[in-house]
Amino acid sequence: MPLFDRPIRTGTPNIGDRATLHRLLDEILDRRWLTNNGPVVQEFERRIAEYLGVRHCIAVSNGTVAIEVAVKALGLTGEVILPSFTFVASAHALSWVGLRPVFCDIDASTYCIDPSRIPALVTDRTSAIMGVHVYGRPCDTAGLGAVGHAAGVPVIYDAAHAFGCSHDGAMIGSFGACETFSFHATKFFNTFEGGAITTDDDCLAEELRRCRSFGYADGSRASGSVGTNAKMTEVSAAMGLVNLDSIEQIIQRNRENHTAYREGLDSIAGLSVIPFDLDERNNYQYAVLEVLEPFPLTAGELMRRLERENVFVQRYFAPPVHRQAPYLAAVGSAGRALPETDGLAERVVALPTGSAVSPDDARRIASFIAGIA
Ligand code: T4K
Repeated sequence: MPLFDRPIRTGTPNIGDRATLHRLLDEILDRRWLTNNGPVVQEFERRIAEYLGVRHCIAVSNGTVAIEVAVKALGLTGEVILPSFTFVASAHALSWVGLRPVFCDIDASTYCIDPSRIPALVTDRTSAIMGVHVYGRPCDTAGLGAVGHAAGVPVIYDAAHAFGCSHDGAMIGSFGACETFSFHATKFFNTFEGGAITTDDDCLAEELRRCRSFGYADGSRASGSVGTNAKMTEVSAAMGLVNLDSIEQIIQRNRENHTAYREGLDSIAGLSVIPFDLDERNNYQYAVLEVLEPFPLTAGELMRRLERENVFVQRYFAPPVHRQAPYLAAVGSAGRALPETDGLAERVVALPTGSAVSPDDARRIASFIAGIA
């Protein structure tokens, strides 16, 4: 008999109050206003900006497009320096709009891009640095700001993992020139598919809105510049409003699961669950186990062993982006040694969490893994 009689998956979506969602959907259908900056999207943007304490939230159709729109609105060209320890979409978004990703290794203490390694990668083609707040743990924003300033380029953040997290007491969303979020189904806070760009810069916000919607200036139907279609639908925004109402309960459940995993696994030789800074706000959406010797299985072997027990984990992020086909061949930095990135990618397993996983489930998974040792 497997450990569970139903599949337990990393990435199962959290869903807020269904009755409220159904009511909002009925209102959308009755209004027959389905997209193009409708009232629900406007309300969603207002609520997100308020939650994050940032002047502008521009809701978009997903987190990948959020990056594409952000770099277009900033007018970036040439090369952008980013970590390879991220989801492939971070690099794809840059490549898709004709930028060249230049991969930098991570800092062993934050698992985010290491500012001290960036100056060696700066060339006269560098137009920005993109940090990624990996697993919701913040980048060294002060260090990146200083490196960006010295190189004369803006710093932007892919904050896809970091909705609801704070850094130095301020919510992530207002660091750098702008930050981008993903509200994909597998994120702890989802809008089915969706994303957002947040910024305190009024001029950039205006340009972001133009880029999102065919280059239209606000209120105008004449295109003043080249733009794309990156709009969020009313239905997605409704899901976002409903999930925003439940966000504290979802975070609480994530935290309880994270604690259950830590209590069950941290004392086992070769295992550790990546911790969060308890002085900050965290979303705890990734309960990431690091697997090292003397634990008898590798992270990949543990994943396959758990599958036999009906537990489906994800290996965020193995292989790292610089080891994936489009970048092995096409990028000049291919093959560059990124030892911290390669080492971490070998070790990580993102365990199931979220509202579909109870702390009891997490304890059972932890004690099963502990029993392998
Ligand atoms: N930057 C960073 C740092 C990111 O992590 C991401 C996305 C982005 C940018 C781009 O944002 P988006 O354009 O995606 O908004 C998932 C997500 O698709 C992706 O959004 C996320 N990061 C990445 C880390 O994870 P996969 O390939 O693991 O997804 P998938 O379909 O294999 O699903 C994972 C698990 O979730 C499976 O066990 C099935 C389960 N699942 C999935 C969906 C979609 C469900 O139970 N229900 C569902 O509806 O990439």
